[in-house]
Amino acid sequence: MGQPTSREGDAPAPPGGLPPGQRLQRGWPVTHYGPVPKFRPERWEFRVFGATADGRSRAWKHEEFSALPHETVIADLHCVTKFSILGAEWGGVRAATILDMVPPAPDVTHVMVWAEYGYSANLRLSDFADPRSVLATHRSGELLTAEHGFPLRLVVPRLYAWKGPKWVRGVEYMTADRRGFWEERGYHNIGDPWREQRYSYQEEPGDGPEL
Ligand SMILES: Nc1nc2c(c(=O)[nH]1)N[C@H]1C(S)=C(S)[C@@H](COP(=O)(O)O)O[C@H]1N2
Ligand SMILES: [Mo]
Repeated sequence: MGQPTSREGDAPAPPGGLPPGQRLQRGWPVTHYGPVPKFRPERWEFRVFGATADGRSRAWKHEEFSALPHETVIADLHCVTKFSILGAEWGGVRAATILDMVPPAPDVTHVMVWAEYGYSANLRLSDFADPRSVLATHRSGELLTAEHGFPLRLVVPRLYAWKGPKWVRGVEYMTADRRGFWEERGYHNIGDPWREQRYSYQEEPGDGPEL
């Protein structure tokens, strides 16, 4: 597998520790909107679609996805409701590995990560491509539980945790930015915890598409 590609617009890695306004959370609470979906292995697939380099989409059944290169990443989780979990160990497939396997077209700037029930989160390609962004199947060596996103969730430690959908089903490559579920409902389009980009009213020109 190739090195995680360095892409234009990559910001320097944020420092570890607690971002401003966050407090340390013990344990691992469950936070999400709506019901926990049932996993149906025969119907499940992970799809990469949209502006791929060759114009074709790609899909993996659960068994096939489980055979992809598995890596371990230490990554924090910062919920916009102000709790943070530090130093969690995630196992899964790096987002950068997906980008290597299904290269985006040269004009792709953003991705939309899609989950069950239509939950979605938009990310800049550079945030998705970060070497610590991981499509996680495991935490601390154990399979994720249903309420924490089994069989697959995205973890993007450089952004607030709503940018990491649980129950991920696909990634759409986009040549322009579009708002995801929470980004349409009052949360910041970029969502950098180190800059406390919590709410859409804090957005500055260029941070996102008009609401
Ligand atoms: N599909 C989906 N994923 C989601 C959410 C959601 O509502 N639906 N909430 C996000 C938010 S706001 C947080 S803080 C984390 C919480 O993950 P956890 O329940 O495993 O702690 O999941 C994120 N992923
Ligand atoms: Mo959250």
